[in-house]
Amino acid sequence: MTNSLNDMRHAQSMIFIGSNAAEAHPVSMQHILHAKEVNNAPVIVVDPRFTKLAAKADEFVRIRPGTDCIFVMGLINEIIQKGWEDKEFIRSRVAGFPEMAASCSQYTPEEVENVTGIPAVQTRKVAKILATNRPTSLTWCMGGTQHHIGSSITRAFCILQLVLGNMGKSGGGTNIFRGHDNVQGATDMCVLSHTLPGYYGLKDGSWKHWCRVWDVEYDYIASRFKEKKWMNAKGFTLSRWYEGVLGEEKIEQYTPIKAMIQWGCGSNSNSQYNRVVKAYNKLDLFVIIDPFPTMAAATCTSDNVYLLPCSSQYETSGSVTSTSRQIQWRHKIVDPINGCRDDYTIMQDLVERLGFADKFYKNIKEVPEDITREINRGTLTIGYNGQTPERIKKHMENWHTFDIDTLQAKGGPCNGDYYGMPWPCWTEEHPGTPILYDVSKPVSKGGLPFRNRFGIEHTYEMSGRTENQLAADGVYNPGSEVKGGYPEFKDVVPGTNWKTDLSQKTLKEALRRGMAPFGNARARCVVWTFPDQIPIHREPLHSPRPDLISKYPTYEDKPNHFRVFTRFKSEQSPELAKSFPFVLTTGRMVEHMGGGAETRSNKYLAELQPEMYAEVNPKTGNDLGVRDGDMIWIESPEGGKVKVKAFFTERVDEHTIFMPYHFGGVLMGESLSGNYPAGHEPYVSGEPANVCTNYGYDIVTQIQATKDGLCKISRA
Ligand SMILES: Nc1nc2c(c(=O)[nH]1)N[C@H]1C(S)=C(S)[C@@H](COP(=O)(O)OP(=O)(O)OC[C@H]3O[C@@H](n4cnc5c(=O)[nH]c(N)nc54)[C@H](O)[C@@H]3O)O[C@H]1N2
Ligand SMILES: Nc1nc2c(c(=O)[nH]1)N[C@H]1C(S)=C(S)[C@@H](COP(=O)(O)OP(=O)(O)OC[C@H]3O[C@@H](n4cnc5c(=O)[nH]c(N)nc54)[C@H](O)[C@@H]3O)O[C@H]1N2
Ligand SMILES: [Mo]
Repeated sequence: MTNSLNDMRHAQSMIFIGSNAAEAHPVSMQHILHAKEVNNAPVIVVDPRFTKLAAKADEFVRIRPGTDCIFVMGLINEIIQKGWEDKEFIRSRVAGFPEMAASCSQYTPEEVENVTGIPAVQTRKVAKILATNRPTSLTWCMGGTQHHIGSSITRAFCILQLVLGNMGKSGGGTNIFRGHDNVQGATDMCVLSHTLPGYYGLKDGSWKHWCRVWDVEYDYIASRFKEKKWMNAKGFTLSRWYEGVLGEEKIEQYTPIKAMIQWGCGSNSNSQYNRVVKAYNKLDLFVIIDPFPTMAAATCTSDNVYLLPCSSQYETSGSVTSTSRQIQWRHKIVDPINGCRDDYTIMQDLVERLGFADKFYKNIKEVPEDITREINRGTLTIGYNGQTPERIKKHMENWHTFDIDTLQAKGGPCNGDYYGMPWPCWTEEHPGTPILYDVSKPVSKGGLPFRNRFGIEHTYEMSGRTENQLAADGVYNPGSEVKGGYPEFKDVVPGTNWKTDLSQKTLKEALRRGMAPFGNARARCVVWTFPDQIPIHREPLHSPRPDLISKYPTYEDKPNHFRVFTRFKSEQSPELAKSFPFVLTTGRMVEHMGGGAETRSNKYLAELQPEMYAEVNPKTGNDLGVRDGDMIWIESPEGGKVKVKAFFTERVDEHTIFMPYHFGGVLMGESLSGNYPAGHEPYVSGEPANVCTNYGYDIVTQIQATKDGLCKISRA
């Protein structure tokens, strides 16, 4: 999030695209409804389903799954056609605008209607609401990302906010509600395969930086790899790791994957789940570290599984990062019960037994405080330096002194700090940055320009035009020595830059001069390293509109996409919709979490939502001869099928089927209840939707396309 949940109270309008906050982020609703009721801010909800959030909308926009990019680029086009763009913001702080404007001019409101199903008058109306009620807070969640063009869709959202001049402003911003309580922290620390912690890329310089932080020799780490080239090669992703086991797709690795540790992973969250199950059984070693056995344990029939019962968050402590980039301290409530061990102890034991403890654990004496201190020392890129354990704990003890509207402490021991010291928090004196890219405040008081990350100048391929990538003269934070754009800081300590100078002299020098360590640049509408430099529409890989495939085709196949051959063009066929006529989309409900291992094992929540179901429009059901409450089979083009109860509702239109993905314990009609360790079967079981979610992965991130597949249905 560029802003925070609390800052949404200042919005003058709000647009939610692919977010059902009322179910998935209920705590945010107090701030959303505050803006709606106190500021009279119109609420726009763009979703294929009439959700609980849509019930609070002034404007509900029903969209065909997977077509958000054309809708948003069409909104941008309409705004530009009407002359409603923020011309001064674009002139001084945005790059690549003319190229982007030329590209989106193809997306007229009528073409948007043809592709998305959204009436042209409604696109025009939404554009007008946004133009006349600034700033707008824009929220997207998984409805915007889980598509093969998810990376383009999310960029379109950002461009919309740039065009409206809504970035760096209270009440505006791109406010992506994160998933788990510490998923922002997990991302920052890199539970990913393509960067090192803190978004340091997979490069020699980044390895050397972390080696200095860990106090380990670079040559030692390099020696752990079979060959040097693997050190900087992206790994498998969670979406497709199992391909490395099965050997059914071409992989770019010298050996198949033989062992797997799933550490806090629900498992049935993986699409192609019936193939994932096959991989579990092919592994030599499979370890599950979780408070619950998860569905994975019940699907393994071979003798390769080890369950390490892990304690819950209430039985341990440490720093966690919220969706608003705030760092909080989690205090232990009870010691681990029933013989469980906490994650730190399991990790430490593992590191010791693997023989790495003398390398990696030698500086970790006080757990978990020293872990946070290591993060403070190494994560300069996003300013994790100032949030020491002592400061975080002080914030937790003084909650009552922070203002709900500004998040700033008024008086008391945290006076002037923003709650949780949202990153970047450059130094131990810095208050944290409540709103990213806000040039109205000094950098030392939480202000920031846009980051200079992509060079000083660029010549665009599509136009031949060369543009300076730094901010225009006159754009700067109060107190800045340079009164306009400037590049990132380096060589304050020779041979280092602001990201690698562990003495932090560079950071401090920048702040002393009133400037941002990472420079002062423009935000880009053109990303020259992406397959689509400017976001364009491409039909979902499995499209229900064969007539649109030739006009809006997918990408060429990608042979080495995070080590796995990934089909795009060879997978997109105009024939598929004939046999699989319905769009299948999936998501959440408030009572259950993720794969549901926790919530289906909680008798109170289990009682509230005890049954797996599929939302079916009554007309669709009646045409198929299915009654409300009948059991139906839903089948995917890949041969996955689930037997679930039909739930008739007008929430979905007649072309769309929705399933929650929280159920497990049943596989393609067969109950696995006897396979759980005695006494550990969840109260509630059901078919996992992910047996039916289709093949399909984003071209940049490889996120699974679990929101826009195809299916067929029949009475069971
Ligand atoms: N109770 C509960 N809360 C949760 C979670 C949970 O499991 N249970 N999970 C957490 C996690 S990990 C996350 S990431 C967040 C996710 O939070 P959300 O993304 O808000 O949750 P979803 O229900 O997956 O998807 C949101 C909406 O996207 C819509 N949608 C589907 N396809 C499209 C599309 O193509 N375009 C558009 N515009 N909309 C589409 C769906 O109909 C759905 O209403 O929730 C977090 N909060
Ligand atoms: N069809 C479909 N599939 C999806 C999605 C979708 O919208 N549709 N959404 C995707 C998204 S956004 C996400 S984030 C994933 C989520 O997928 P998962 O991360 O697999 O889902 P969770 O069930 O939240 O898994 C968390 C696990 O951690 C365990 N756990 C809880 N506390 C602790 C702890 O302190 N330590 C340890 N070690 N374990 C703990 C829980 O018991 C649980 O088994 O699902 C993805 N899959
Ligand atoms: Mo998530």
